[in-house]
Amino acid sequence: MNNIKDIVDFIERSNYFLVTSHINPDGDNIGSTLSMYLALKNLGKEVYYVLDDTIPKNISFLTDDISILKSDNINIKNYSVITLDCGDKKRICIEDRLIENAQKLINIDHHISNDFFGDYNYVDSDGSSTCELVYNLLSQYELVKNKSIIDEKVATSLYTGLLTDTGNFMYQSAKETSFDMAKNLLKKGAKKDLIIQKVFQSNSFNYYKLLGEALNTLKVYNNKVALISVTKEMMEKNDISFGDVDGIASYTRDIEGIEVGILLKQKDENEVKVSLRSKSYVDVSEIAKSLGGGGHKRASGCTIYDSVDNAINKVIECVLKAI
Ligand SMILES: [Mn+2]
Repeated sequence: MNNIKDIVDFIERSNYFLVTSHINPDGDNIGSTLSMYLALKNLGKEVYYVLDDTIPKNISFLTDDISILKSDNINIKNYSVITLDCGDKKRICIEDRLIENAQKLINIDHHISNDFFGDYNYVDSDGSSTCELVYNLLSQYELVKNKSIIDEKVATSLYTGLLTDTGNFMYQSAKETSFDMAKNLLKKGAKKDLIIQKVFQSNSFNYYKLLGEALNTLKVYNNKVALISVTKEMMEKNDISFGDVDGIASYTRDIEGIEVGILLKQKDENEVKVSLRSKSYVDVSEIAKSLGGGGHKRASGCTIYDSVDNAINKVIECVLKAI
């Protein structure tokens, strides 16, 4: 069902695109969408970057000089939509009408839960990141159409998503192809040191105050499962946005002997976002699926519409059954 060549040909003969990604943006979300946006511009296409959400602070250096539009402001015709890093059609972060009115929907993604919802699909759950798939697609484009489209900015965007989705090449998802890609992006001018500094070495003082409070909530179950919860009140008190807390999930997984790490983030009174991480063998995408979410074997998520305490009970029950 995958056909990179068909997507390359479709892009070559079309002129009008809208690119977007999923809600609660992360590095791969922004990196893959921005690189596609810039590459299409390099090809002389008319392209809109639309996302109805806020960019995390540590990724915003990529998009500072880019105009990212909200659905409200978009009134266009005869366009096609490219969704990047969206495992679920319902998580696409634009108004439904913009998807329904699109001539074609192109779905590029690496979530195991993706059901090939596009008219054209390039879905590969073995890909370390959606950025790796975009890199493959753009490289193929350059080869087949004999055009140069991966410039320094595209390379920097792609490198950012590769780095964040592989945890700095630490996760099992980082394979030989990921290192080949990194090498080639560096050759094309990816700003490696800037990315490291902005993404991993620019935390605010308040972030550490919140982290301290979050670590105080740490609980361990059956010596194999660890959980941290962050309430809305904790984020408000420390002036940290909902989208800037995801990194805390790794603290749960990184404890010796722990297989599954869980971060609960309270978005509203009765809305809790759950991030699930596993170290070596538990497929957390299955757990997330049973709770209405999805993702990858080692990193997945879902949302539970309940209080924090009830969400903890629900998640722990599911996780203990799975290990
Ligand atoms: Mn991703």
